[in-house]
Order: sequence, then C-alpha cells, then structure tokens
Amino acid sequence: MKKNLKIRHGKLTTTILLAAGFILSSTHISGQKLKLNDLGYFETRGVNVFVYSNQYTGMFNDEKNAGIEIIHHGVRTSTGGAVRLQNTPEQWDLVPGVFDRKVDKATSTISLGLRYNDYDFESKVSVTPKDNGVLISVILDKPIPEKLEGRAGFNIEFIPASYYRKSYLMDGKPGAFPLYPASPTTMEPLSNKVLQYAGHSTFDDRGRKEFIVPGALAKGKTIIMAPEDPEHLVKIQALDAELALYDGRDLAQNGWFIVRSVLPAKKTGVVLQWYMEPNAIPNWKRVPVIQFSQVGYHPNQEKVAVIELDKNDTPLAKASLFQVTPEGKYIEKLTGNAVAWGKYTRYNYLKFDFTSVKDPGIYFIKYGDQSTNTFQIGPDVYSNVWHPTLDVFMPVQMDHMTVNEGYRTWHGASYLDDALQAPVNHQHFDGYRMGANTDTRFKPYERIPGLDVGGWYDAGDFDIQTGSHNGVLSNLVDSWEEFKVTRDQTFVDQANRFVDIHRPDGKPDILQQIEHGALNLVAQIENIGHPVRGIIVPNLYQYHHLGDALTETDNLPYNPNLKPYETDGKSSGTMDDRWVFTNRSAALDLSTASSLAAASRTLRDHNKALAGRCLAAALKMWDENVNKPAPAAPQQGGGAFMGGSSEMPAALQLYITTKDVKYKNRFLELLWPALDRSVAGRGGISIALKALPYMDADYKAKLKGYAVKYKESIAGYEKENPYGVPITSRGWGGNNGVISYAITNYYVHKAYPDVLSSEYVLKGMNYILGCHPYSNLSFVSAVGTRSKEIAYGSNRADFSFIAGGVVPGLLLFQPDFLENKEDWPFFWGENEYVIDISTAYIFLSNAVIDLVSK
Ligand SMILES: [Ca+2]
Ligand SMILES: [Ca+2]
Repeated sequence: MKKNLKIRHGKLTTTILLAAGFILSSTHISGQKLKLNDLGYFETRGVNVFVYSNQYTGMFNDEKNAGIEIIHHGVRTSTGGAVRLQNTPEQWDLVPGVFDRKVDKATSTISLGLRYNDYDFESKVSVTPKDNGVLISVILDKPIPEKLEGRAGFNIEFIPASYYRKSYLMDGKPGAFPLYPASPTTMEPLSNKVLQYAGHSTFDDRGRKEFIVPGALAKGKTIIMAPEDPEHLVKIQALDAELALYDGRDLAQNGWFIVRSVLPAKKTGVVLQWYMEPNAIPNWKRVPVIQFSQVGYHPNQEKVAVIELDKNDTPLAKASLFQVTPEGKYIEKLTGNAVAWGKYTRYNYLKFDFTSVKDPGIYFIKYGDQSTNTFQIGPDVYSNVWHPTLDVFMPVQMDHMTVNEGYRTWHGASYLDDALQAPVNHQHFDGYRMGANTDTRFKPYERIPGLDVGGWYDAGDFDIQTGSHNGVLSNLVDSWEEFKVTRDQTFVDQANRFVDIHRPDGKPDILQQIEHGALNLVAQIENIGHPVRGIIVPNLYQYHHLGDALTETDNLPYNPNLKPYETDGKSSGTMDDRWVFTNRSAALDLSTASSLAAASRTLRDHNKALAGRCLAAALKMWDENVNKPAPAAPQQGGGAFMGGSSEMPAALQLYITTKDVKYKNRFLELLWPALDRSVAGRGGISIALKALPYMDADYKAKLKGYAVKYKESIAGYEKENPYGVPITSRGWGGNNGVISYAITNYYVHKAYPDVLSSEYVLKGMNYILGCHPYSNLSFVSAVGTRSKEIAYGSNRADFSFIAGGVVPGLLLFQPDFLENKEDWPFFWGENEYVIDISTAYIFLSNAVIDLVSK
C-alpha cells in the first residue's frame, strides 16, 4: 500500500484514508530524503530547509525573515530557528548575531554560531539530514549565563495563517491551533525580564514594574503539526528535552506559533537535539501561476501573460484565451504557443501572447487545467484605476483630521498634542536620530508650537516623514500640471479637521491633498526655521500601535506638574506627545524648497495665502543654503553643492514658479554634467524631461542623445527577468522602482516617441497590476479583479486593506525564493502601503490613460 499510494490531491486522499481507518504515519507519505543542494540549502521535492541563508538585518529587528526556514510545498511556513530568550519573542526582543556560518558538503551539514552581545552568550547550531527530515543540534562551549537559565531555549516559529483552522497532536493528545490567541498568561516582576532592543519596552505596564509571560498551549516530547494536511504536516521530536507550543500573538498581533525547548542549565557540549520532519508529498509540483494584468488590457496594447512553472513541471505547448459571452458561455477566442522564456530565480517561465485579440469583452486565460479569474479587454480599462488611491487611501492617511467614510470613521483627529523637541544624542527605534545639537531654538522636550496641522501618516505606522511628504507633493503637483486631475470625491474641512470620503465639495481633491501636505511642511519651516526629518512617538510601547491613531497619544499636551496617567482635562502627566527630530540637512532643506515651490503654483487659486507661505518658505531654504558660501566639504563633480542632487530640482521648481532666470541658469549648470555622469535616477533623464516645457528647442535637441543613451541603459531588463522591468527585492519590495521606471519611460516616450515605445510604460503598469512573480494579484488594493486584500495598512490587525494603497511587492529570500504573502499582513517589506509610492502610482495611471487614449 505504501509504495503504491499516490497523492495527487493530498488533502482529499488523506481524508479518505483516515475515514477508512488506516493509520497514517508520516513515513507513508514522506518523499525522498533532504539533500544539501548547490545553492546551500536542504532540498527535496516539496520541502526546502533554509539554514540562515537569510539573517537578521538589524533594520527593524525580528522581521520574521531569518534563521531556519521551511519552504513547504512552495510556501514559507517557518522562521526563527534560533536560541532565543523568551517563550514568544517579539519583534524588538533581542535576536542573536550570527557568526561562523559554514556549509559543509562533505558531511551535508550547515552550522553556525549565535551570539547575544548583551549577555556575552554564545551557542552553536548545526543542521544535517536524518531519515526523512533534519537533525538540529544546539552545542554550548560554556554553560548558559545564570541570568538566562530557564530563559534561553531553542525556538522555531510557524506562521499562524498556515496552521490555524488545523490540528496538532502533542504526544498523541489532540489540540487545535487557535484562530485567535487565548492561551493562559501570567505576570512576573520586571526584574526577571530579559532586555529588549536598546533598553526599550514594547509593554506599557502603567507603572507597575511587571511583564507578561505567555503560557504553553501544550507540552510533550513529540508534536505533529497539521496531521490532516500533507502540505503542512511537520513532526518535531525533542530527543532529550521537553517541547512546548506557544502562541506569540498573546503579546503581539504579528506573533507566530512557536515550538520551544528550554536549554538545560550548567551543561556544555550537545545540550539539545531535535528531529524535525516536514512532510514531503511524493512527486509534488507547484501549481502553475498564470500572471497577467488584473485590470485587463486596452485593445491596442501588447497583451502577454507570463506563466510561472515549478522546475519539475513539463511545459505545455499551448495556452488559450476564452471569452465569456452574455449567456455565460465560454468561447475559445485564441489558442497560441506558450513560448519558453527560461529560468528566473527558482522557476521556469513561459510567455503567452494574445495581443491579436482586440474585441472588447470579458476574458480569462487557460493553461492546462488552470483557468484564471476574468479580466477585461476594452478602451476604458484604465479609466478609474487611480480613483481608490486618491478617493480613499490618501484621505485615510491624513493626520490631524477626523476621516469618515459612510457609516465608518477611519480615525479621529489625531496628535493634537504635537509636538515636543526631541532630546539630543538620541537614537530612535524607527531610524530617527538626534545628534549633539537640536539645530533649533528649542530645548529638549520643549513644546514646538504650530505642528498639529496637515501631513499624512507616512505608511502603516503613524509618523510624519518629511522626505516622503516631499515625494508626495512632487507626485501630486506633477499629476495636476501634466494631466489636469480635477476629480472631486472628497470633502475636506481644514477649519474643523473633518474629512468625508465619497462626498464632493466642489474643490479638486488633488489640490486639497497638496494643501494638506504643504500645511505641515510650511509649519515646520515657519515654527522651527527649517524642515525636519520627522515627527514620531517617543515610546516603543506606543509605536507598535494598531487601531485609531487618535489613541496612540492621549491627545493632551504633556504637563510635567501632573503625575503619569493623570489629567486635568486640558493637559496630561503622561509623556506621550510625539517628538520632532530636528537636525538640519541641506539636502532636506532643498528638496523641501523644491516641493513647496511646486506646491505654491498649484495653490495660487485654491488657497492664495498658503501659496504665498509655500513660496516664501521655499525661497528662504534656497537662500539659506545656496546663497551662503559653500563649506570646504568635498564637492561632487559638476558643481554639485552640499545639498547634492536636491539643488537641481529646487532650481527647476523655483524657475518654473518665479520665472527668475537665475534659477534656470543654475539648473542647466548642474544638469548637463549630471546627465554625463548618469542618465538614470531622479537627477537623470527624468528631471531633464520634466523641464522640457520650460526650455527651448536647442535643449530638446541636445537632450535626445541622452534619451538614446537611456534606452540603451535599460535594454538588459528583458534578459534579466520575463517581465522586462527592474525587479529589486532586498529589505523592501521594489514596486517603487518599477513605478518610477515606468514614469521615466513615459517622459522619454512623450518627448521622443521614436526613441522609446509606450509599451515600456505599460509593462511597468502590467507588473504592478498583476503580471509579476509569485502570484497574479494586483499590488494596488481594490484595483483589478483580484488584488491585495490583506496588507500592512494601519488596519492590518483586522487582516484587511485600504483601497488604493500600493504595497512594496516581492521580497527575495536568498538564494532563490521571492515572496509576497496574501494571508499574513505583517511583513512590512512586502505589504506596507507608503504614501509616496501610492501617489507616484496616481501619476503613472494618468500617464497610461494619456498614452492609450492617443
Ligand atoms: Ca474635494
Ligand atoms: Ca499627550
């Protein structure tokens, strides 16, 4: 029976076997043994075990992207796999540094050292194939430090989305993985607590000097996880220790299920061994993924689907396009060749070209027994693709306002207690830093007035980042000036801090958004003297806030005469007001000058007073930076000044706004040498073409040579991957790069259609809308038939989305696994909406509409 058992539809067959009373042991269905492959990980069909192919980057602490990780039937299900110091480590709990990682082919062993500097504690971990799984050993040269006895243990974490709604057996005793955390917790005195990152605390103990310790869901020697599901079945056996199963979500919504064994005290040598066997379905193949634009296609554009295949899959020769008739019938419209493209990362790729089909209608693609969801071909497919971003996403991000939509209030008017001067010599957990001086007239912790106005939550968290605000203003001004985006579906009342979605008020929304961003930037310059890096909550236990931003602070200004948690109704003794990180930078001064100079033009008719303040602030920043003698600091070639590449856009925007030729001269002086250095990047061909309408015919003629050079510089993308766009995927997904690439191509095509065709713009759009690796979901929530419905917005704890938000996209797990999860919202590098990417998408959408309408 064993040998002949074929599981083609794993779950179904297993269920039948169980129902028939067979005893199912993992050896019945496990496939071949794991082998160490040339890429440095353990592999068999259906199962890969990565051992620190990916390591903690330190950028945002535990990103659940490192350690011993299982790619289980095509899906990454485990992370961590390290000596850890808590039952359920949180994002800001200490992670060990990795040293001395060795991949030994002779013994098929991957080994490494782990080190906690804070406790001078080192351990070694080795992983080697055994039977149908791996043997994990923890080795100590010195006993664990006394302080960590009972705390240091070996943990591995399993993603809840792959395990809830499923069962486990602990030493044969059944249990269910909870959908929502409800395991027992106990309190312990703070003196017992292991340090968190840099002495911060994720927990607000309300002054009680205590912390929470999650209790186990089950304990035993052997755990079988998801025995009913061959795709996710994992057996873990502690050879000489106790195993416990925990739920990390007791402490943090982004926690995982954790299997853990505490290390024995006062021992050295091999102190712990686990046998871990992820089940492998024999002859498993990943289902082909047919990738296409979820929005569909304009009749006259190229239409090429990409088909992503398991390396063990045999490519089929043909794919088909079906049309859905008004009667609900499917008509085969076209059968064409599925043309081999080659290998990219771990998959093989085919391309299916159905450009010849131009009839408007509803279609789907069929390849083998896979059919896609439907999409459209028609002249208007792009007409509303940016509406959710401007109508919903941007309003939801608006700070200092109540934002309402129908029966739902997204959030109240937040951070009315903004803001305090950040202290000097301070490193903040979100990357902000203060040096030895404040660069302002304010003392540390002194209130800086006038900042409780305008601005957007930068991303899934709630800080104001001035740099991304500059990007947003630039994107919105460009959209307004290039495409006359007059859409009005939002009611904005600045005086009463109230925003209502889907409610026109007679004013173009894009101007109201420009106004909202400009209000905060101008307030920075007027009240502080210059723009600042950003404004953010001081305490880590505030920063991880999930919920209405109104409640991240108490919205009452801090009053040192009151006790913590005490209030007189007007102020409060709780030090929770946001801090302003005020160190000055010439680059930020000038990029803010650029965005405010641009904003001032668009606001002339909408809000004349604010337009004047924007221009005054921009001129002040220009004068204080460019007109003062340059320091003896190292100069970049071509006369670049300490503001670096920020000076060029500032000069251009000030010229367009004021028509003062001195700015034009400075722009041109900087531009040509910059183009000679590189045509790419924001200082390259893109800004040169943005300036085109304000320059003469000679300028356009001279620029053409650089446009040709640009085209040559992008030729490689067609060979790098089957999508023909630049895919970057380290640390943070690369959708921003794809959108910015497509926008640059738009400017080049518009000026020189003979140099670059419009397809270079549309390729970028197709990628964002679903024609990309891993899945075929549109990366813009609520745009396209199927799109990101679970993302890292401010509502991520509800496994939900914000319509119109654009996610970063694919992350690469070294050496060869691209990922963008749709069942788990907490990977910021994959799924966190950011305001500047989303507004660049508004511009790109309008560019595409402009192109296809011609
Ligand atoms: Ca409006
Ligand atoms: Ca407060």
